[in-house]
Amino acid sequence: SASKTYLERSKLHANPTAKAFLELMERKKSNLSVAVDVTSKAALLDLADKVGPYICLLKTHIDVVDDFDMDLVEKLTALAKKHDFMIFEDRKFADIGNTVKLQYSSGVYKIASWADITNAHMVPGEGIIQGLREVGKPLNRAMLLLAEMSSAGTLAKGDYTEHTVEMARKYSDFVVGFIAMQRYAEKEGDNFIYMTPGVGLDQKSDGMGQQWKHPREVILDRGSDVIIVGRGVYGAGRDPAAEAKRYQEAGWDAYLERVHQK
Ligand code: UP6
Repeated sequence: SASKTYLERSKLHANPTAKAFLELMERKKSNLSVAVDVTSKAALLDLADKVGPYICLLKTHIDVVDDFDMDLVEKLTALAKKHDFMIFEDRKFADIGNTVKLQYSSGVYKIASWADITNAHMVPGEGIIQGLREVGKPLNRAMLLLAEMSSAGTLAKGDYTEHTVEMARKYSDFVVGFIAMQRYAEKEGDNFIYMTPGVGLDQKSDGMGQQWKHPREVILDRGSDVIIVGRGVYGAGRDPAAEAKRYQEAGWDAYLERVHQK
């Protein structure tokens, strides 16, 4: 489905969040997700408002915000409406089904109540999907599995990645895609959304294992659907709105090139 448009793929999707997300991407001409890894409520809201016009998806790590409260979530949700983007809490769940069910629904963050999309590692086995699905499915949420990672030395590869893809197929009403470094060989009926972190136009690495690739490589050569950009947009000395626009254009140009090449 790499040669299909996001809109064509939205029509084929049964999961309401995935369907709406693919439609939103086409409407907004954006395959950019910005990772807003800042530690204060004010900084997070300011950044979300600045990059909002250019993104399809705001990716949060809600547990790094020092002064988190439910008012933050209300304001983020209002910004999502104002600018027409969705919210992805990059929680990377990694426990047994019963525990992740509680972590997803309850506690301080109540992730399921506000995040359109979340994600999980397959380390525990398929129970992790069953637990998250029990909470998320009735709320029409969607999740991604981490099939690969962007960091140097990652253990998510080979058989682990293949098994992850099989599990996504088994629960494709709720698992709508992957965090991955490339698109995988597709089987009849697959319509997964691929999101790739580790994207940057100006630098190659951060000295802590992160490896950044060019948006064009990610979307055109590797066939991913969404670029996830953090420090490339909000890093020291950068103008977040200008950078978000730059990444939006780079990502969208690569997508247009991909769907027009048959
Ligand atoms: N992320 C990765 N690599 C992965 C999975 N997730 O970098 O394999 C997340 C990080 C961060 C963002 O947790 O929020 O994507 C990347 O940010 P950066 O562009 O500033 O490196």
